[in-house]
Amino acid sequence: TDSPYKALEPATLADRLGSISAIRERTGDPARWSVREVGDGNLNLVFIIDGPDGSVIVKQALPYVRLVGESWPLPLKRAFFEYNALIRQAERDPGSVPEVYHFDETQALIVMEFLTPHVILRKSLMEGRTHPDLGKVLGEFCARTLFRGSDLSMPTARRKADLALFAGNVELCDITENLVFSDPYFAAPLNRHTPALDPVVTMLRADTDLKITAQHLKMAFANNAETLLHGDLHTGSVMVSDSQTRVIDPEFATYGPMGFDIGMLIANFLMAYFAQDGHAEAPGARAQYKEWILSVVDAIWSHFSAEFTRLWRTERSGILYQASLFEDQGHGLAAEKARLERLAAIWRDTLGFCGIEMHRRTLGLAHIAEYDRIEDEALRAACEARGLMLGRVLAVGRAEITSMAEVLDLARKINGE
Ligand code: SR1
Ligand code: MG
Repeated sequence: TDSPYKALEPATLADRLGSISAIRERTGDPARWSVREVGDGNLNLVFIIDGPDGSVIVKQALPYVRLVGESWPLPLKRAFFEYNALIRQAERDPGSVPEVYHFDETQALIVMEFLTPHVILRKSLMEGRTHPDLGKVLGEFCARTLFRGSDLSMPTARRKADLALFAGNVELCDITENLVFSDPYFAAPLNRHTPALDPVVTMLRADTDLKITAQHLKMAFANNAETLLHGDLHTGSVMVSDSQTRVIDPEFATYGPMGFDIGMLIANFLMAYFAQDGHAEAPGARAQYKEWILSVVDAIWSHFSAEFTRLWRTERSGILYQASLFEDQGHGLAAEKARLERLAAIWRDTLGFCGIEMHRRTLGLAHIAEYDRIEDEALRAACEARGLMLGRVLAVGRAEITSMAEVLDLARKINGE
């Protein structure tokens, strides 16, 4: 075609990117680069350039969904949204995301910091590794990016400009709208599930309350432009080392409800919890590790709410819940009441989105490695069925569940602990 865009290949990368000073100064002489393609995600190409002076990551969007192939075109513009989200996240929670060195909109590529010795969190959870402060870093990331991207904090003209900018991320929102909220609840063509789950799937697809709940949540995702979301915050979008946690991959960034990011994140930890019995060497072998996973879920919410509270009290400079409105009501009690009501609303959304995410990762197109890698089909179905059951309880019962302790007890009970 006439398009100036060309997908990168390891062999051509030095020729195509070697003259960019932001890359050269971090890697050294392009003639001495060694390049590997390492992408294993659903959508993009990812390369590591190793040079004599250092390494960088090059991420390039493909004009189609890598997982499915060229039959499913997907705009290159997602790299533009990812770049814009990354620079905003870096501003709102410094140190939480990889540093961006170079962005080329036409080639849909972002060159960024190579995180080492980090690995994808999902992989680490399958290996049974623990990471200090994981829940704290993730909970604070959610609080800072979600609070600071909203009308609680931003000058509203800037927020409205960002709302308009990210409103262009139509096709990636369309993926979420279909794959997360609708496809799992009918026989959509790209769905797949473990055959032994057939009876459970039939039951869920006949469950009117659940289907209505999923559509209420879809409406909130599509219409409640509360803040700039990461948009795909699962454990494959987090990189960890023994001492650091970084969030990557915000190409699904859009304005939406705060609970979407937190709920999706928590769902992926809960599924990692249910998958443990599928990988355990013997019954009960991973009991301690399972409790650690649940403690991370607990920490995500408690650090989110503590940091949200701190920001509410110290950075509430936007058009919402202005301090001046509450001044005459003594000791900020009215503002505190408003804060608690907002947190309760975010909590309800969080549980709803969490439940739906647990369904789509088992019944829709995009599954998770934790479940997929359980070879024994009956065992896999048993683990997945527990996640589906908890997902249903959380989504439909979200208004009645009032604490994370209750959620974790439900998870333990459903898992037979
Ligand atoms: C067709 S893309 C499938 C999924 O992969 C991404 O990581 C998102 O989670 C999306 O829903
Ligand atoms: Mg991704």
